[in-house]
Amino acid sequence: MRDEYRIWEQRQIDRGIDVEWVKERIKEFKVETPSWGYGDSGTRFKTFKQAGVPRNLFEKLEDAAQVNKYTGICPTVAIHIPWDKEDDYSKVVEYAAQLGLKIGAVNPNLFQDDDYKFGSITNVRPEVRRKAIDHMLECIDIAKQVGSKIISLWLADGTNYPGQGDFRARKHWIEESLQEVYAALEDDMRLLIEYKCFEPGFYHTDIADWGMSYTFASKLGPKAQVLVDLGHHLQGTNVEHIVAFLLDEGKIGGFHFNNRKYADDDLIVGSINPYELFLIFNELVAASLDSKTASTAANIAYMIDQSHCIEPKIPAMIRSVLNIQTAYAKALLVNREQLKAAQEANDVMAAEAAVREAFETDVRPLLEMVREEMGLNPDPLKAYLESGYGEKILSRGIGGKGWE
Ligand code: AOS
Ligand code: ZN
Ligand code: ZN
Repeated sequence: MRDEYRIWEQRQIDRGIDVEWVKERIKEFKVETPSWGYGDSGTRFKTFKQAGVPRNLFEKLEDAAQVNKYTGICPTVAIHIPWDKEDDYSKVVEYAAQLGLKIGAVNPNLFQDDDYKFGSITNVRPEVRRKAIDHMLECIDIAKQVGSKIISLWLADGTNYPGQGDFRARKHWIEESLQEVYAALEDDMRLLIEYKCFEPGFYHTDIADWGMSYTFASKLGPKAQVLVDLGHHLQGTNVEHIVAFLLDEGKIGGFHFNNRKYADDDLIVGSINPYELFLIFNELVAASLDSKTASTAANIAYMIDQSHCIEPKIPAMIRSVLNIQTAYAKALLVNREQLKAAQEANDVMAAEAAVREAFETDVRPLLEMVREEMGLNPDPLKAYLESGYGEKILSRGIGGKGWE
């Protein structure tokens, strides 16, 4: 492996790449995994129950610790309330710490209560809006107890038919509600606002695109930012352009990584469109090198939002993390000077080549070396599969936690 790596390294040095810098950046990079990604989930047609699925938050943390153990870059876990509701969060924090983990973003749930049939904070009934606001305030309180700094908000609110709702009234109710939530945030906390152009509403969703998230976040203030979920755009949307735009505005706060083919398919990150993933990281790396955008780029919460319907949960999560790391590593290999020179010369072919060349680079020798230096097995997925953990947890039986 070392010989292979040396040849690889020399080739990159010859291309003008600072390989030591690349390795350092890869070692610093972290990805958060979601508690719900370890539980049972399905489509609207069927949830196939898998044996060994965690029965509670503590077991979800145990599984997340495995992902961190083999990848070395997943020390935080996002939680969803009420799915992960507990009486004593100090026990959660303590157990997470024993496993080498911390609790990450707290996700309110404004979509599974019967009262939310016609909307949560966009509901015409003030008492339902109150209930939804109180739930978000409860999540802030939980975040304080678990030491989390991020409230990650996705609204399922929308309508199914023209005329069903008053767009502008609903917009005002969102503004009003989020102002109250924003006011309860501590100084170092952030509210990340996710957008989605469809589903579960089939006619409209109240926060349909990045512009709407951006508008709400801007009106609220600096502690509110946009969250980009890769599954939430119309087909063909240039997501990397959105990312670059929001980076420049200082308004991107986080990602929900997953991949999609047709809709919000929640597939393994990078499994369908690895080039898009790479191009997103290309913008993130570029912004991290620009003094105007560096602090925004440094404060992005990289989170996975996946629900595995047929895949074994832990291997699917490890694969996702590795695909993200691969895309990031490739983006670090773009020769920025070459790219800039090509852009300034209007050399279309050379500019495209500068980006593509990095994407086409095989980063496996690099990542294997980095893992070895981090004290990890160079092949995390294989190491996990051979560890016997997957077999051990089968004793949990069938019927673990799902989206409830
Ligand atoms: C829904 O489509 C969103 O991606 C949310 O982030 C959601 O809260 C998450 O998928 C867990 O339900
Ligand atoms: Zn999401
Ligand atoms: Zn989604």
